[in-house]
Amino acid sequence: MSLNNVQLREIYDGLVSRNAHETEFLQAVLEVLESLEPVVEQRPELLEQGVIERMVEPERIVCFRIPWVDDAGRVRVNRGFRVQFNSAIGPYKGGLRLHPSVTLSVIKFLGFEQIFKNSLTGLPMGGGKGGSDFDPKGKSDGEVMRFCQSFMTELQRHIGPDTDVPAGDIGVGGREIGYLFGQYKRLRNEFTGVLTGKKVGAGGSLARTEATGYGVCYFTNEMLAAANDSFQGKTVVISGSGNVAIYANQKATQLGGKVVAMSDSNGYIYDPNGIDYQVIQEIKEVRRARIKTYLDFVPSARYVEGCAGIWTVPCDVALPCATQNELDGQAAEALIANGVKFVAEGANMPCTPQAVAAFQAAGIPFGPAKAANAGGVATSGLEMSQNSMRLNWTFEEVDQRLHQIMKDIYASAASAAEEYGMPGNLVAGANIAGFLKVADAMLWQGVSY
Ligand code: NDP
Ligand code: 2IT
Repeated sequence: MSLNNVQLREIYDGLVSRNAHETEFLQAVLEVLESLEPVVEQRPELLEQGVIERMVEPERIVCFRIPWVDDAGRVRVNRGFRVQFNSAIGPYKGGLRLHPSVTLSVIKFLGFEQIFKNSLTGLPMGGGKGGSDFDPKGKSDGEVMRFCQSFMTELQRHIGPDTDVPAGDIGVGGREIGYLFGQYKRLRNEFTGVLTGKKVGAGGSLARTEATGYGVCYFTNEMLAAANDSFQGKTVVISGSGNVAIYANQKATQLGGKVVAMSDSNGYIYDPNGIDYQVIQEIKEVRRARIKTYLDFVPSARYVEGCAGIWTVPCDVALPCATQNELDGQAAEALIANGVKFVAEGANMPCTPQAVAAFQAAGIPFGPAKAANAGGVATSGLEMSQNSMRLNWTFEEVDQRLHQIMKDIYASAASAAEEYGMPGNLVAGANIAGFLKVADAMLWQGVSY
């Protein structure tokens, strides 16, 4: 641990002793606290007023039973979570994840990151996250529907368009949002913007589906431009093959890059001719099949079992877009040895601290998740605005706003890094810029007893 400030270290040690087994959460907190050292030295009132201690403790956590009935008539039970982390600058906002690896630690790390990410978008959204250890893989549509309905039957009492607005994340896309929304509407008898990622034509925003992937590339484009470079002619590797990865592929290709490898949790495909995002869309969004079936479309491509191997594929730009801690120190060294020039996180916390340190030591521009993947939640914020105004913007209008937001996020992360004496360190810059707005709102609102 490299926390030199005694008070920050005490806060972190206290958190470790209270949450010893929450490894993902502690990992996310430590990175932020490290970035905040120069900030608390300049502004001692942040510690005096307990802002940091308050910020690392969720305002509220709900944890509940989700019973549902499978196609064989058997009762199944999963565990549901909603962590309402911070509402200083707006209603809680953040996705719902359905994956067997979901624990309270995972949801707390995601909710914690969401506070700073949402702040960086410049839109009035607090931080929250939820999910369940339900595994949608291999489940029928009916099973997913009954699960989502049961999930919402409990969740509905904790959320609302001005209270807490969930959305998608791993395992939650348009289908699941539809089932969740339908159940909320039925139980509450109201059609409101209580969820984002809704179907276009039924309260949803154009470009929300594409937003995270596009946003990652808009952010990467700013990193490239700062180095007088562009996507043109760049070889790109994108891990994952879900919502973020598919549209990162589309935008990277549009901007002149060539995406040569993508993956799922089983393995990766390598296609030196460039992977057409529409093929991945067909495999993942329509057929819900494995990435291996890419070979049925492009027999000349190669499939390799094991997803971590994707980082041995030489590339100029690496965009990890699957899940947390998918790219470790060893993978980072392999990428560096193969000449990677830019790295940006599409997933949340996909790079381990060792990987981030390796990229930074090698002088490789690194775009952290909070900044680089904020385009999804930013566009959720734009969906909320459209819902409140009861009107719809065109695809171009939403995309333009998204693009501007990503440019602004890059600028604020870069300038905060510079102001606090760490030029080029977008990790520190994003943490500081995201933190300051929330901290000032908390100071302004006082401590409520
Ligand atoms: P999807 O469910 O659409 O896709 C997830 C992809 O990641 C799949 O290819 C999946 O493979 C792979 N994956 C998931 N878990 C693992 C794992 N444990 N090991 C290896 N591969 C895994 O999710 P999204 O694309 O929406 O989310 C991807 C990442 O982006 C997540 O970190 C999410 O938090 C983040 N994110 C998402 C946003 C959004 O708007 N959707 C916004 C900002 C960030 P398989 O099919 O084999 O499971
Ligand atoms: O991690 C994220 O930012 C998301 N999954 C999107 C959250 C949202 O509310 O759109």
